[in-house]
Amino acid sequence: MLETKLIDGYPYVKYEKPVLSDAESIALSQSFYEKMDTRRSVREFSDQVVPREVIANIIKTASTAPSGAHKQPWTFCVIENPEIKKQIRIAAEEEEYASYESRMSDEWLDDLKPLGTDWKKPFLEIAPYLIVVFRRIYEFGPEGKKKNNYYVQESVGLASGFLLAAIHNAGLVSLTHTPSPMNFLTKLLERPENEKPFLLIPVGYPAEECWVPDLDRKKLAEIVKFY
Ligand code: IYR
Repeated sequence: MLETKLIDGYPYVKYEKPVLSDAESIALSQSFYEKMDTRRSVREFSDQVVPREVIANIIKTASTAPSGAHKQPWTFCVIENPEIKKQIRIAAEEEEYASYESRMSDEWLDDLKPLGTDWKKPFLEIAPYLIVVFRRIYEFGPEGKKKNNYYVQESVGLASGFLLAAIHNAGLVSLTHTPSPMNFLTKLLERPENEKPFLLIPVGYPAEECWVPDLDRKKLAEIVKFY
């Protein structure tokens, strides 16, 4: 049983965690890094089914992320219905076509060339699941009064990071897809006005033959300054 008490009238539980040796800590941090370093954004998916329980677990993991005032300002919509996936693909491709053909700068298109992206998004129908992460900008309090959430962008970004890590940990792959603008998702999924689409994430297994760009990650010295 967890020890509990009131502090300033609010309930607290005792936080107890075994202290690891330096060696254990080094080994765990190294192996977690090595595992995460094998994560790649994938655009070629298999249509192989994934147990729904895995999807439930990865979303529960995402929802362990910290959030402003613990408001947990996120909704995860999971789409497995082929007809809805098709509608999402068609709507996303329509926006992406306009982006690639006229909205994105030449510099931007050049930067994307090594990634081989274009307006076509067949993976939105092939992947067994699409997870659409929504940020909840406010909640409806008593009598429908709007109550703003705090640091929504940061909170939902953190939860999405946890989600991607959980997907990877479960042996699945994903893509952080950002069709722009994304308001077609609000309409298609009939989301309320307090929710705004944040990311569209196909989830599944990689295609039997799957290629990803040969990218390097920045070295530690390039990304860290110790003081
Ligand atoms: N949203 C478009 C374009 C795109 C933009 C960036 I920045 C990327 O890293 C990848 C793609 C698309 O999804 O194709």
